[in-house]
Amino acid sequence: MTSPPAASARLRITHTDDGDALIRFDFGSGPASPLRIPCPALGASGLCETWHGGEITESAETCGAAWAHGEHYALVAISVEEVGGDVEHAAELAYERLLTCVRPSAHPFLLRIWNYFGAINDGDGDGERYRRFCVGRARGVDGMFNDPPPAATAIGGDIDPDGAACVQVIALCARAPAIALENPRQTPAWRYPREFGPVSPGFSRGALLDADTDRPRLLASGTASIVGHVSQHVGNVAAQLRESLANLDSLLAEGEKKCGRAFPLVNCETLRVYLRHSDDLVLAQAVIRDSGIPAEQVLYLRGDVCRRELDVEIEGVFVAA
Ligand code: 3EB
Repeated sequence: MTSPPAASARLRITHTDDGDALIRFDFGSGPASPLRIPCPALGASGLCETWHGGEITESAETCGAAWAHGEHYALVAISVEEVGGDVEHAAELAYERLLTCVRPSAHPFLLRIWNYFGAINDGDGDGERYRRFCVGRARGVDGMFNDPPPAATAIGGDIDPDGAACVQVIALCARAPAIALENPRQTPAWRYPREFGPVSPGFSRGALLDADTDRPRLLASGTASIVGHVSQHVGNVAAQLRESLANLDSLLAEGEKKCGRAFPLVNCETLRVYLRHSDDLVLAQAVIRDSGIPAEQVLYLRGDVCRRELDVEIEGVFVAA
């Protein structure tokens, strides 16, 4: 006998501020907190993204950290202030602290990480802040982290003129590992050539969760207009978004190969579209409308892609049909 899907789902995402949340992402303005994403929502305001993980047995927020523990999943969010603009050191500390919290816990596996910090494209060559973040992340992690790395997003957020610059790391952790996914259309990020920085970024293209249940979920990492390792359609945001959707399609097909269940676009539970230029909102909405992804699941956020020549990135969660 199979139980009803909603009851058996270990994870569920809504866009309302309801109930016992494992993670409640907040895209509004207001005082900094570990779960406030520095990417303002475009179009509709007051939107949130709430990840439910069943009953929460413990949760707290203090001193730039937040955590919540459920049965299968846990959240750990850590913000570290950049001292003198040293994003590399802040990233190293954030990851060291993250692993210190997570590894000895009941949820030692990192499935999905979101990284946010300001001015991501400032600096040139290997001095670019994103590349320095990658160096710090690589230094802060343990041997298990990249074997395989979690699904991830790294986006540049708005700078709070009254607040301290922080590297924000938010992690979905679990009792059991996920199935890490790569995208056949894209070079694995951990194999990017030297021209993209001194250290390859540590992330997988996606994570397949709960493949042992009747409700597997596929978490797509930040997905941009990159084929192989090469940025495509520079200067054309609509074409970049279509290429990102083609990458997403290919990742979803890879998920189907791994677990024998299809992940149709119409089963999108949440999609974030990060736009470098808020003016591109209407164009992006038109491309998404043609994709088959239900409009009510989509959040448009202002954020900077870590490759300066790209203007849009998407990420999302898909439930198996
Ligand atoms: C890319 O495909 C785009 O450094 O954690 C996407 C997702 C990107 C995660 C990260 C970077 C990261 O290379 C950038």
